Amino acid sequence: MKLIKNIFACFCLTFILSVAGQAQDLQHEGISQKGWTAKKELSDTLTKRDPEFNYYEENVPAFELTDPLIMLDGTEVADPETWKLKRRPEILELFRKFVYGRAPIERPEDLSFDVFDVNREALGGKAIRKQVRVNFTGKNEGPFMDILIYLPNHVKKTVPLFLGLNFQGNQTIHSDPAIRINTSWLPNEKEGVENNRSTEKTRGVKSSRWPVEKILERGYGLATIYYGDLDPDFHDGFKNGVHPAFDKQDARPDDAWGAIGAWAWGLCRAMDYIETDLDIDQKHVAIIGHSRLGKTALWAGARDERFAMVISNNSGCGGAALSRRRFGETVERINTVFPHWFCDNFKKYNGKEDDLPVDQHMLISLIAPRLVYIASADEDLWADPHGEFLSALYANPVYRFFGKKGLEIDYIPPLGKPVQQGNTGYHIRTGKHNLTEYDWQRYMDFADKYMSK
Ligand code: GTR
Repeated sequence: MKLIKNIFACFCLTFILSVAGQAQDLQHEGISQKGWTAKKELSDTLTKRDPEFNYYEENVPAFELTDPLIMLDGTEVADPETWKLKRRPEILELFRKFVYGRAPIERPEDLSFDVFDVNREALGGKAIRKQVRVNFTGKNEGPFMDILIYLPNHVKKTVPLFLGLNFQGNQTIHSDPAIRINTSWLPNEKEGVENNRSTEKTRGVKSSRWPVEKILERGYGLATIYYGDLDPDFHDGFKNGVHPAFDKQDARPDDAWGAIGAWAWGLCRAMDYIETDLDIDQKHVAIIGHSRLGKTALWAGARDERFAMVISNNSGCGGAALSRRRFGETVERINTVFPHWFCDNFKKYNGKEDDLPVDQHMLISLIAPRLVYIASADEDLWADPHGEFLSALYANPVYRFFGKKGLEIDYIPPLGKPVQQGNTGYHIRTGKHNLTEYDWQRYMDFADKYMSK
């Protein structure tokens, strides 16, 4: 198997990419001199706080990455047909088997959509609001998820849409009193939550992450779902959410779907609904997610080619960041603190990142040649901004293979200077682990260029 050799230890990086049989030599001039670098004081502070994790670029070990264009049997992918029919399914299967697990079902036979609210004069006339209950089994007691949709009003054509899971319930993204209050489980520590259920006090508490009016003004729609409708985010042995409705065996195999698998599956079922909605341009649906939901958006976008664009906001370990860099959060840490997120096979790679049959650049390559945007924040070293950028960069050969340009810079860009080239976008902004209006505006700039309205 051909490998990409990637050496960071000396701050000087050389790697060889094989593009359609042609070896291309890319010399990097050193990530410490160009583009963004982490502030040393921040690395020092974080190291003092958690000395067992690495926050220094010079301590990233040397590692090798698999070339996404070389098949498991060692042959090179010669044409797009081979990518589509053989290599893409092969990589997808590796992620199913070793990382996110396998969903036992795709679209259930009894999947149904109840559009329980349509208001064509919502938000003071600016929006069409819809709320849809998606029932997965046809049983009254569920499981089900509620999709909240806002579309720009008085638009003649179908509109492109951003679709993303939210952390605290649909009613938290906007103060619109008509949003149905979520009834699924939530942690009591969240604002306005009592006895693990949302109260009226939760309305609009997360609106800073969801600039609804700004999204509508730019001609996009927004659809969102509370991720806990699909699987409440705590480890209960998969007894709640969608898992028990579809798991066939009592004993869960090592590649059974975890929580991220269930959340991503829910986004695909939301797409099943979107395909029936005549107000939405189903060819231009972008999925977006922050943090654990960024990992989820990437996995959903990798497995379901109906999504035209995939956005990872500060997704970090198990998302866009390369696991082999072991910078910030590690495979062992994530599997220990969140044992329900990934499949059990992933735990076998705790502390053994070099043995993983995939790394996260291969996840990005599954999105190719569709649009992908990865974003980091300079204070979010836990999520490894460099590692997030590099997985986009190392997926570029697959984009080029499809005739797309790929990123034209081979080092992480400076702070606040987005690069949006060849179906790939990346930025690093100032600030903390968060989804901000700055991030949204950049995603919409990118969508403006490539997702025709
Ligand atoms: C952290 C976790 C990250 C990230 C984050 C989040 O505790 O270590 O991987 O997912 O949670 O989702 O907010």
